[in-house]
Amino acid sequence: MRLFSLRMPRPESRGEFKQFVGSCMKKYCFAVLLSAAVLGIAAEENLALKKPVTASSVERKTLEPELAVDGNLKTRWASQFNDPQWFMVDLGRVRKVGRVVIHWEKAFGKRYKIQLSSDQKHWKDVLLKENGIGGKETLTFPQQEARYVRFAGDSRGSWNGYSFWEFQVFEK
Ligand SMILES: [Ca+2]
Repeated sequence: MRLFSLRMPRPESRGEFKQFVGSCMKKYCFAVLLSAAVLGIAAEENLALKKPVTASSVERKTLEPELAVDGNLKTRWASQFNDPQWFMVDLGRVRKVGRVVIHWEKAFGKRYKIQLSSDQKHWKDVLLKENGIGGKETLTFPQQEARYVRFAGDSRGSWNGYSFWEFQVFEK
């Protein structure tokens, strides 16, 4: 790797040695910043974006579940007006998952769970929200591997159904 191709100077020149140390520091700092940027971007990648989704119901045709993972905060999924309801995204393969962000429309969930699975048969509750208030809710939990991420709504916060502008999944 060219980044680390540093040539050790001969010990007789103090100036050269200083220059060598300075050069090392610059390359080291660059490598650290580059790694941080790469890791930062990875953590901020929305794993749910444009992935296959299914839901327990749809309020009407223009409010399909796909609209909650299309990356557009002006389009949304909405369920029918009763409990319980669910919404599931298939990440395509097993990924590390540690955070879900829900951008609620005014039809928010009051009591709901976030569940993870690798086979769609065995589900693990990783988060229980008992006092949801809508808006943008950031839901963090211990990071673990999963392919399927499910929202399971027990109790609605309004007389409407459940409705997300966006449902996002992150590594951490
Ligand atoms: Ca949307």
